[in-house]
Amino acid sequence: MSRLSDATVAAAPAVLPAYDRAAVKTGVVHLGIGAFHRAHQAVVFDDALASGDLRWGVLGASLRSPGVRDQLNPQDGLYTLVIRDGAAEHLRVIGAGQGVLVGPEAPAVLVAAMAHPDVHLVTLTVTEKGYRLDPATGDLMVEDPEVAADLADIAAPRTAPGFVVAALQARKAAGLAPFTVISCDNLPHNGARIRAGVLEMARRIDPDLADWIAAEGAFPQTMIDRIVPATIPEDIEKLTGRIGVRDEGMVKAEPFTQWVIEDRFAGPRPDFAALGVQLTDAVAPWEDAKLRLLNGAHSAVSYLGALSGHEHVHEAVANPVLNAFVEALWDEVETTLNPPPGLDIAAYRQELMARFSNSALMHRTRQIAMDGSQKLPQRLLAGTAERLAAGQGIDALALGIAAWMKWQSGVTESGETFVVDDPLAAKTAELLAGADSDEARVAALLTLSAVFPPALAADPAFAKAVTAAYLSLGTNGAVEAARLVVE
Ligand code: CS2
Repeated sequence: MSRLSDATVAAAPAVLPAYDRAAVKTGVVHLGIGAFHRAHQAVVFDDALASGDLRWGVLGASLRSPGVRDQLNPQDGLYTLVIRDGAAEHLRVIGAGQGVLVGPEAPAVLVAAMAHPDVHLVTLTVTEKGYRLDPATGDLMVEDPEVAADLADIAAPRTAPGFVVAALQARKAAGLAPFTVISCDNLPHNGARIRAGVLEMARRIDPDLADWIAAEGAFPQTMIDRIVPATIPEDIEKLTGRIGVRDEGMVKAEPFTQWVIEDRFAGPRPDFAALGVQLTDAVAPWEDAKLRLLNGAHSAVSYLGALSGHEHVHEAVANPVLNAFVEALWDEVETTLNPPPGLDIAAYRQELMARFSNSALMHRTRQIAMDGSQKLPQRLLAGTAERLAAGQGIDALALGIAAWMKWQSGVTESGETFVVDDPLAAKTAELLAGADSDEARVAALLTLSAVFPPALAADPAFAKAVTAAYLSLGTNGAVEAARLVVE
């Protein structure tokens, strides 16, 4: 079966790139070319190209495995975005991609590509853990072996901040302006965080470089939103049946998409506003609303759902008790928000529940459960701390946090064991192994300072609520524990 490519694309029954791909320049290098990038930022760059501004082709880079390179390079960078909404499917072939490099195979080639004069933007989706920042404090993890390797030899970087520093060093040496660095991960204050990590690394390598980046560089904060579940083999088979060629690089997503970017750039950028991207001076209120309402509920309902055998998000929220639990969580979170002008929280909540209920996405609760140690602080803990400081109850938030703790034991309520997929999994396993009661297990996990800020962990009201929730999960199971919270 032939693959989707420049040679075969014309016959695909989809919206096709309507511009001369051969004339496109590489203006963007994207680090971490997973499904989310392909279904979100790449679509905006594809729109920019379609509008006639041919500066915004995207060179992708994978900082770990060659998987996506092997999917996309044989397809000339083309892939199909499948938008699913109930029974309806909308197909669009994205042409912005200009190939994929694999960082570990040839780091200097990637650095040189990022240092090319045509490149003005470096975007990143490397997941929370890819930034090598302590999740609770945001500090660069200088003890991390790969960070240490980058500090020792920045000419052959391994980490995302390392590639940014190496490429900025090359640009400075060549007399070029820096590129704008746009983090598109769900980190709190993502722009400020990556900026601090990059400056810290640069300062240890060359203080003049750090000063130059601080003065000339730009790291806008962003809020990015689209639900993009991992592609499964059945998705590829189904699409092959529809388009008649095989597309190993396809991605599936919901119709909703949103990108809010702080209006702060070091140089040229596409006309983002004309492309539907919101430019603003204040991203934080958007970010808090999204991280705490969407991602907070996503994580909480995924731990509760996965523990109690709900494989997909739409199935979890179809359970009336878990659905009511999400609403109760949102009632708590809402009091911590300072909604930006133009965001109606009641309408946003309604829309979120409809998005979670999209049964065509097949979004696995276990996918969202991954890397919880990196997600908890911004999704559940920040709002919890604010409610406690205001003397407010945290029953629903505490159950979400306790469900994350239960998940660390690696066994579901039906007794199925699984591997906990989290960079701190070895650490949490060690803490749990040293505790001999549920109370001791909660107390042990609360000592994880990379997750729980010390002041929060030391708050007796917090420990009490989370311990009670953890005990309830053990005695009642996730659904019943949620019922007790919502009743
Ligand atoms: C999800 C997010 O996997 C997860 O942790 O909560 O990827 C979520 O789907 C996106 O942030 C939606 O914008």
